[in-house]
Amino acid sequence: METLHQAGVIAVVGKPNVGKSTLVNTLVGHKVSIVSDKAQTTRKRVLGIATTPKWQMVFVDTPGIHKPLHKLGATLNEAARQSVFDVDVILPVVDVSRMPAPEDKNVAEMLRAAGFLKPKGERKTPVVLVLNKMDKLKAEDVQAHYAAYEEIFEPDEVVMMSLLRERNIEILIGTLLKHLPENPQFYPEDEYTDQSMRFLAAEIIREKVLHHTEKEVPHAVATYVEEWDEQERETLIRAVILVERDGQKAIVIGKKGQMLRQIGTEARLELEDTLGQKVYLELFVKVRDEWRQSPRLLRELDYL
Ligand SMILES: Nc1nc2c(ncn2[C@@H]2O[C@H](COP(=O)(O)OP(=O)(O)O)[C@@H](O)[C@H]2O)c(=O)[nH]1
Ligand SMILES: [Mg+2]
Repeated sequence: METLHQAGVIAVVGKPNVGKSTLVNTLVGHKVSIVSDKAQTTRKRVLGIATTPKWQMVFVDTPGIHKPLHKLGATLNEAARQSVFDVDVILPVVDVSRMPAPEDKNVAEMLRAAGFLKPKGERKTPVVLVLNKMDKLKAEDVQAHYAAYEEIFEPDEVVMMSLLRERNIEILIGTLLKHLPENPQFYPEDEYTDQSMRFLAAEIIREKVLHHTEKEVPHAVATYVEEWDEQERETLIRAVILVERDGQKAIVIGKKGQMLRQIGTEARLELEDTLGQKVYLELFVKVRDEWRQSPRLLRELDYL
């Protein structure tokens, strides 16, 4: 008997910092999207692909929305276009330990405007709401928070979970499988993202910078790989950390270069783990004021 194979695209949406990238990384089993407690950590749409013999889930990790509001709709539509097929499941993620914020309502509004979240009878794309961070949820808040998010998103399914504690991940997978269409596998089983190794490496370095900096610095940082040389015994990676001001450069370098060394060591260890090879990592810090406003630089950084 022919065994049924399921495959589909799952759009992960939600305000910043709720755990979208953590969710995708956890289900994919690889880091495809960097994680930090700073808003706007994810700057670009990332595909994360989880494959088993019976199913393949293609997660679209969208940058958390911020103003302008039309961005998410555009990103989602674009994501759907770029993935060739339609979105099969909408997966809004929220932080259930808190009451909904205006940004959560904005996400729902955007989904409505983009034609998702139709009244249940007319709805084509199922909505699976993830109530994440239940590890921080107080028992007395469970009912009120649950009801508040349910009212905003009108989900077809709700999964309460903790990605940090790896609680209820099997339940999420089972719930998604209920809604995943019958399809052949879209990507080879060893392909877990659409990002290049170079981009992933630059992102890993940026993640380490984010972990060690605060206030305006994380937003001002961009990273890119300038040189990638696979040698017999190791991979040489020369990468640039871009900041916007001299003061930020001084912070990233630190006293006697201590901060940059720390960032370099952490990034190198993770890169070696990811590549399965020894890595020789060279980091340079450069100042480019207003790189965020420059379409050319944004393109070079692969954010466009
Ligand atoms: N307490 C708690 N923290 C979590 C959980 N899931 C993710 N986080 C943390 O929330 C922060 C934001 O996560 P991230 O995946 O980058 O969120 P994103 O902006 O929605 O992609 C990180 O510091 C995560 O470690 C969870 O279940 N519980
Ligand atoms: Mg993210």
